[in-house]
Amino acid sequence: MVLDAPNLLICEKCGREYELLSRRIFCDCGGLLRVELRSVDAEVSWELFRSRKFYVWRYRELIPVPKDAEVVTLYEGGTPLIRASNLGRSLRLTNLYVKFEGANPTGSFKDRGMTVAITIAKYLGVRAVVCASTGNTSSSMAAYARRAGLKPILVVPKNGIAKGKMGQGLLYGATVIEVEGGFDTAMKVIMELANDLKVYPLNSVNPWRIEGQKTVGYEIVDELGVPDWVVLPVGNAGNITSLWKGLKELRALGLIKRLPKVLAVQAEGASPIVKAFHNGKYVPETKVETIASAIRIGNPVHWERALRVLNESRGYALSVSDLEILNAQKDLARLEGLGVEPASAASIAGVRKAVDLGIIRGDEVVVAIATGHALKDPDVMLSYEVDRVVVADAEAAVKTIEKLVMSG
Ligand code: AN7
Repeated sequence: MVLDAPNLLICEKCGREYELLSRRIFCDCGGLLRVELRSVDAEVSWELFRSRKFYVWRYRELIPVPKDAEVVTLYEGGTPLIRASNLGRSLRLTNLYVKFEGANPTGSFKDRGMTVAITIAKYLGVRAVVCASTGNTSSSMAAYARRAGLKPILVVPKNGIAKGKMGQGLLYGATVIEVEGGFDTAMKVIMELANDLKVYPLNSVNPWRIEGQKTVGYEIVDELGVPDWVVLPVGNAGNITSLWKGLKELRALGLIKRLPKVLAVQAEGASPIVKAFHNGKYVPETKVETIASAIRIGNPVHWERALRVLNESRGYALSVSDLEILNAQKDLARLEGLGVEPASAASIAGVRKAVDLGIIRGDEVVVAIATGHALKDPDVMLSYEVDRVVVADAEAAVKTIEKLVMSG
């Protein structure tokens, strides 16, 4: 890695370069911009990183925000990496780990990207920020915007986001615009606004979001070393793009020697990337449906980047049914005590399928990223009606418990 060239924004389509803090989201050619890390301030080392608190900004030399920027943080990242031996046994895996991103301040991995992007938004002096979202980006953006004193405007699919997520938007007092036509229509609104100077778009098309989200990969290898597989649910494909960018940077800096394989999991009813991986041709989907509303996305912005990651990592892509997602959600909760939202359970369902297909071997080290907290989607949890007994009074309750305990 070159260590003394200026950091900049680079277009992934035509290669044009822009000044790092140009406030641009897209290149003039329409291509997506990437933050290109060409200089790293200090002699970075694991020792230096590990001398600091475990959160996103532990790796601040690798997140090129200006030195005089005031960091807007809620102490995101530093999420638990949990060994899942019981679940692993049921999947015939000896080394299964879950990276529990639900432990972030607003309950999803989106907080990693938001701390960085809102820090930049504030630095650039914008007043209002906007995003299209299936619910987690919007919750996160609303929280970080408030912390920074910026106005949050959320564009979400009408009746398309889980209750917990809608509740967060309302709690933070964001302006919520509900559009017909799902996430892909909401995303079109953002594309229209990309060059409006009065409002700054904070979807993952914003290159700074990627700079924060890449730290999930840093944390995994920081704690565990490089696993054989990283598994994640894919919607708009910002997360898979970020993970890979981060890991490649670590390798370029000599901080890791090899890269993991990446398994991308989509829901059957919204799986354009999986289909493109297998058919060699990308076709956006117009009608998408899945219980995992977070990944109900038919035309992912980063589809090309996702396919590149799968190719470069010699990874794999597969889709899982809603039933498989719900079973995985219950398995994770009941075998490990971990509550994740349906989209996140997709990665566990994907691991099961990949083992069955012989793609993942039983002795490989697997890290499944659980992207969001179960509390995000109370309706799905409440659909699991098990052992609910309504009794008239305390005495009846005691009797019921005694009977239960007697019967083992
Ligand atoms: C729990 O909040 O797209 O592939 O607008 O909330 O980076 O899109 C959420 C996506 C996985 C997919 N798991 O990540 C949004 C949004 C959860 C998510 C994904 C999302 P990407």
